[in-house]
Amino acid sequence: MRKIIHIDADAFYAAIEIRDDPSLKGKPVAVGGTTDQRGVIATCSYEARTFGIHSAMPTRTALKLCPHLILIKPRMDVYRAASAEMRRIFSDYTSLIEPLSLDEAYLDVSESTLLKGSATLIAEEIRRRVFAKLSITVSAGVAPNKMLAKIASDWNKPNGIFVITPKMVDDFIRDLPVKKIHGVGRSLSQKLLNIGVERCEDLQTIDLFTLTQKFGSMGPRLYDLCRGIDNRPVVSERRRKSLSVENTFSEDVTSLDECISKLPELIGKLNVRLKKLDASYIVNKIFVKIKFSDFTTTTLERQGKFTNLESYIPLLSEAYDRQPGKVRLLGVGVTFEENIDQQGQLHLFSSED
Ligand code: TTP
Ligand code: MG
Repeated sequence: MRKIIHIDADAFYAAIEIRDDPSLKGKPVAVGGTTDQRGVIATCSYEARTFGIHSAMPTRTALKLCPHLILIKPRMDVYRAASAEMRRIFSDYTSLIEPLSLDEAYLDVSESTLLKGSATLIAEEIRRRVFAKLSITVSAGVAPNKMLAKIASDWNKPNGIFVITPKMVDDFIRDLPVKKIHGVGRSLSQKLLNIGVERCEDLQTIDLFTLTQKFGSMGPRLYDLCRGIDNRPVVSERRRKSLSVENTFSEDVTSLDECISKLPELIGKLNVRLKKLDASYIVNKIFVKIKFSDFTTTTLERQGKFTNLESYIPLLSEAYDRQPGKVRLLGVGVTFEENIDQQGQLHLFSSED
C-alpha cells in the first residue's frame, strides 16, 4: 500500500500578491491580464470567488461581477521562486516528487521513515513549514494513490487537509460524484449523466466490456477509478538540459534579413516556454540552429542569459554566414546550468575540486 500526498497551494498567485502587500488582505484580488479583449483572470482570492470570479474568466466579465476588484499583473519570477522554495521543502521528505504545475505536486512518501512514517504527520509538517517560510497556505490530500490524494487536497480547501486511509476508500468512493475524478471533464460527466451515472457507485454497476464499448480507451480507466484504484506511479521530473523552439518554413527563406524577421516570433515562443519552468532553471547559453535547403544543419551557441532579439541576431548572422543561401528551418534555444539539483541548489564544485 502506497502513501501519496498531493499538495496544492491556495489561490497561489493571489496569495503571493497579498503576502507582499498586506493591505490587500481580505479584499477581492485577482491576478491576470488587463481589460483589453484578450485579458483573462489567472486566479483570484477567495473573497473574489464569492462574486463568481474564477480562473480563465475574461477580465472584463470579472470587473462586471465585482467593479471594485483589485487587478494585479502577474509576477511570474516571484511565483517561480516560491514554487522552487516549496519543492525544496518537499525534498526533505522524499525524492519522489512529481510537480503538476508551479503550485501543485504529488509526493510518494511510502518509503519515508520520518515522523514515524506517518504520511499525515508529514503532510501537516509540510503545510506548517511552507507557511513559516513563504507565508502562504497550502492544502494537502493524503491517500493510497494519486487520484484519491488529488481529490482529498481539494476536500478541505483552503488551508485544509484531508486523509483517506485505505480502510476509508470503499465508502468514500461510493458517494463520490464522478465529475470529481481528475480527467472526467464536463463532456464526459454529461455523457455519464445521460446513462444515469452521477456517482462512482452508479459507475461501479457497469461492466468493463460495456465501459470500453462506450468510452474506448477511457473505459478500463474509469472501471478502476470508480473503485478507487489508480496504479499510476509518482514520476519525478527529469531535469531538462536545454529548451528550444524551431520552425520549418513552408517556403525556404532566402536572405539573412528574412531570417532575422522570423526571430521575434520564435523568441516569443521560447520565452513563453521558459516562463513555465521553475526558478531552478538558470540559462547559461543561448543557441541558434539553421537547417539549409540541402539539409545540412549548423548550430552556434554562446555564453549568455538574455533571450532577446539583441542577443540572437549576432548569433544568427554568424551561423548564417557559414553557408549563406536558402534556409529550411530556424531554431532558437537555451541550455541550462547543469550543476543544479532538483531542489534548485547550485553545486559549483564537484567532489574532485
Ligand atoms: P490552481 O491551483 O488551479 O488555482 P489556485 O492555486 O489559484 O487556487 P486554489 O488551488 O486554491 O483553487 O492554479 C495555480 C496557479 O496557476 C494559479 O494561482 C494561477 C495559475 N493559473 C492560471 O494562470 N490560469 C488558470 O486557468 C489556472 C487554473 C491557474
Ligand atoms: Mg492551487
